[in-house]
Amino acid sequence: MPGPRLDIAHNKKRFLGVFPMVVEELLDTLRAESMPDDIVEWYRRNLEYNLPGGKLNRGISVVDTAEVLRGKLLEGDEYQKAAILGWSVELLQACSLLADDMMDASITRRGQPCWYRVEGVNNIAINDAFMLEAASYQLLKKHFRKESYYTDLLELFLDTTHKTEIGQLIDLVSAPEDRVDLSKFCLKRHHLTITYKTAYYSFYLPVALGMHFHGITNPEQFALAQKILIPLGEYFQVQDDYLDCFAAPEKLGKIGTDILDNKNSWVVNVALQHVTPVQRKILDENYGRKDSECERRVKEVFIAVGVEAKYKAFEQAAYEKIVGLVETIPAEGRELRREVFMAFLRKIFGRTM
Ligand code: DMA
Ligand code: MG
Ligand code: MG
Ligand code: MG
Repeated sequence: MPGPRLDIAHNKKRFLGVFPMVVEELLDTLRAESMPDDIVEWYRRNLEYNLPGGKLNRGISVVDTAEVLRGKLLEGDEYQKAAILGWSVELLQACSLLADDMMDASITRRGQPCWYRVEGVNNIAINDAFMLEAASYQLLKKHFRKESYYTDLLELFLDTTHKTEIGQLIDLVSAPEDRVDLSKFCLKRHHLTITYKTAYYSFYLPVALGMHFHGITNPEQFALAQKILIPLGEYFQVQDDYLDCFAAPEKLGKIGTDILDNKNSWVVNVALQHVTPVQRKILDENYGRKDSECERRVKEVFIAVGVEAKYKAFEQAAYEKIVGLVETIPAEGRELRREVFMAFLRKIFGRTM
């Protein structure tokens, strides 16, 4: 059985079609508490500004996974339910992004000003982030509390959030604003950072949710999925680091901040392995300074040491490694199927945004 074809544009449109209902249900949770209109409206603006504008890869991958496992497209109420699980992931993601943009002093996100920079929002964005996180549990409660796997869903969301927060902590503590010391950077710590801050919530979480939705209960199957999805997520975050430095902001939807923020990024680590003493001095003097001229000098060194070619080689190697991992799943596997992972890999390989 070849399984359903995944049509990315169609799947996004279908997924967005569920969004208005998600918003209304969430607003109802405030109306049920008799909240004043302006409060309900603020919540609406938070949801509408921060949820639908991205690629929605994580949310849609919950549905994709369920459909691949089922071997057919989901329809009607079943589709809606899987999509709601997907929107719960997007809520968690939006929560992380709101906070991340404040912590990283970012300017734009998804082609618009970061929420905390919108007039009248400022530090209210901190509470808005918490509200998005709480919203995902409101959806889970409303739609899944009668399911046998409800506790599994809750634990998965809570444990994943915990891991993401640990990852963000390593990321931030490794990037002190007042003390630039490039000798502290290393790829081992970078690897730890990206596994925790990105891979679990962006890759393992959506697929594990799709697996629960499909009725998979065998822990070995979840462990196998994790073995493939964590490397996939690490590959994705290396892309994010590279694009932060080299992609056009108009295309990426966000302006890179890693150099200004003194981040332990993949790019600076690779550059440090190949610099001459003169180039090293330029990096020491210009990395992590809140100054666009310093940032430009750093980028010049990155280009001169050939970071682009190293990145291309990394991408190719990562692709082959992941395909190799996917092939450890039996071709006629009765539970997990290779296409679950290949669908995700195709979405990100060679991405420029
Ligand atoms: C993203 O790290 C991690 C989380 C948990 C949002 P990042 O700061 O590199 O992300 P972005 O480049 O999107 O700001
Ligand atoms: Mg950031
Ligand atoms: Mg960050
Ligand atoms: Mg980034």
